[in-house]
Amino acid sequence: MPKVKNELSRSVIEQMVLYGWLIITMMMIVASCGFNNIHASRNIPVIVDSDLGTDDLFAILHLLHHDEKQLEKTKMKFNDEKYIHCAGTNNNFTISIIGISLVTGMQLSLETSVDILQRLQLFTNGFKHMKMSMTNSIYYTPSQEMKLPKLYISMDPHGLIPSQSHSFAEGTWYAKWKDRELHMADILEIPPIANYSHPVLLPVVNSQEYVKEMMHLLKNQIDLNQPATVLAIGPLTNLARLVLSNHNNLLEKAIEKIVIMGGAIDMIDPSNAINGAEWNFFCDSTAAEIVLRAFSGRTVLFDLKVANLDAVNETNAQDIYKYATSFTIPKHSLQFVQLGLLEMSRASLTYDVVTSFYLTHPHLFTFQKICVSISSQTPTQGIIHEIDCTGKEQQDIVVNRAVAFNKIQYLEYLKELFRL
Ligand SMILES: *[C@@H]1O[C@H](CO)[C@@H](O)[C@H](O)[C@H]1NC(C)=O
Ligand SMILES: *[C@@H]1O[C@H](CO)[C@@H](O)[C@H](O)[C@H]1NC(C)=O
Ligand SMILES: *[C@@H]1O[C@H](CO)[C@@H](O)[C@H](O)[C@H]1NC(C)=O
Ligand SMILES: [Ca+2]
Repeated sequence: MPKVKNELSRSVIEQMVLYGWLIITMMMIVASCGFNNIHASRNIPVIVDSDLGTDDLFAILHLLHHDEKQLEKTKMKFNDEKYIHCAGTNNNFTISIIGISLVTGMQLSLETSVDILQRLQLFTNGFKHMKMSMTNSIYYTPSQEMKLPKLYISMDPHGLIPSQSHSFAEGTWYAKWKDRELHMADILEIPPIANYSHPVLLPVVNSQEYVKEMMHLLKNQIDLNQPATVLAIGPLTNLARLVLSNHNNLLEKAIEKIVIMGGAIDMIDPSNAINGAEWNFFCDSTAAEIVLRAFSGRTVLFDLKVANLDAVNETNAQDIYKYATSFTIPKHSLQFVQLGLLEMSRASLTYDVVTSFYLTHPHLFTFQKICVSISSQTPTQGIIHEIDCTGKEQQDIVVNRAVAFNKIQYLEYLKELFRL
C-alpha cells in the first residue's frame, strides 16, 4: 500500500514539475513578446451573414487571410508542437469566423452557397485554425483544434414576409451574372467535394434549426464573455428572425455590434432602376427596418456612399491584377481563389469587401453618427433617409455611417492580400 501511494504521489510531483516548467517557459516566451502588446491582443469573434456573391466570398477570404497572416507573423515554435501567439504592433488582434449564416440574394440557391464554402474549405484549408483563448493573449496548440465554424441555412428562401420580399433575380442586370453565381466554384477551379476522400466538412445547420442553433452559439459567446461582431453582407432576413425570437434579450449581450453593407442614404443608385434603393435593403425592407431598429446605436453602416462599385475602378483593378500575376500563385492558396474572383469582375473587390475592411483596418474610414428612417412600404421599400432626431435619439434609428474612406490605402491593402 505505501509503495503504491508513494508512486502515485511521485507521479503527481513529476506532473507538477513538468507543468511548472511548461508554465515558466510559456511565461518567458510571453514576456519576450512584450508585455504591453500581449495586453492589447484580442480575438474578435465574427459571424458572417451572407448571400455569397463574389464580393462576399472575397470578404470571407480576406478575414481568413488576416488570421493566417497574424498567425504567420507572430507564431513562435514552442516545444515542437505548441505555439504562442504574440500580438503584432500594428494588428493587435485576431479574427475568428465562428459561424456563417446564409441567405438568398446575389446567390439564389443556398445549397450552392454551402457547396462553394465547403469546397473552398477543402481547397485552401482556410477555416482550420488552432486556437484557445488564454486571458488576453492567444495560445495555439495542435491538440486544441478550434471547432470548425458551422454554416447556418436561412429558414426560407424568401424574405421575412414572402409576399413583400423581392429577389435579386428581378434586376435586369442579374441575368448576366446568374450563371456565374451558380457555377462560381467551377469557374474558380475549386474541385468538387467528391474529389476528396473522407472530407471533414464545415457542418451545416438546417433551416428548421437556424434560430435555435444560432441562439445557442450566441449564448456561448456570452458565457465566454466574448460578444460577437456580425458582418451582415446580404439581405437582413436571418438577423430579423433572430430579433423576433430574442428570448431574454440575448442579442443585447451576445452581439457587440453589427456591420452592415446596405442602403443608399439620400443618393441615387443607378444599379437599382426599380426604385433606387440598394438591393440588400430592397429585397427585404421589413427585415432591414427590424434589424436597424433593434441594433440602433450599435450599427456600423456601409451604404453605397463608401461601399460602391467605384471603390475599385477599371484602372485600379488592372493595376491590382498586374501586381497579383507578378507572383507564381500556387493552387490551394487563398490568393489563387482571390485572383479567380478578380478575373470574374472588379465588383468582387468592392461592396462587401470594403465593408469587411472595417473589421481589419477601421482607421481607413470616417464615420458620422446619424439618425435614419427606412421605408418598408411599396413602392419606396428599402429607401433610407437621414433624419433630424435631436433630443429623441432614443426612439429613432441611430447608425454610425461610413461617409468617407482612404481609397489609396485601401487599394494598397488589397494588393497586399495577393502577395505571397
Ligand atoms: C489595438 O491597439 C490600439 C492602439 O495601438 C488600440 O486603440 C486598439 O483598441 C487595440 N485593438 C484591440 C482590438 O485591442
Ligand atoms: C475531380 O476528379 C475528377 C475525376 O478524378 C477529375 O477528372 C477532375 O479533373 C477533378 N476536378 C478537379 C477540379 O480537380
Ligand atoms: C481610377 O481611380 C484612380 C485613382 O485611384 C484615378 O487616377 C483613375 O483616373 C481612375 N480611373 C478611371 C477609369 O476612372
Ligand atoms: Ca453580399
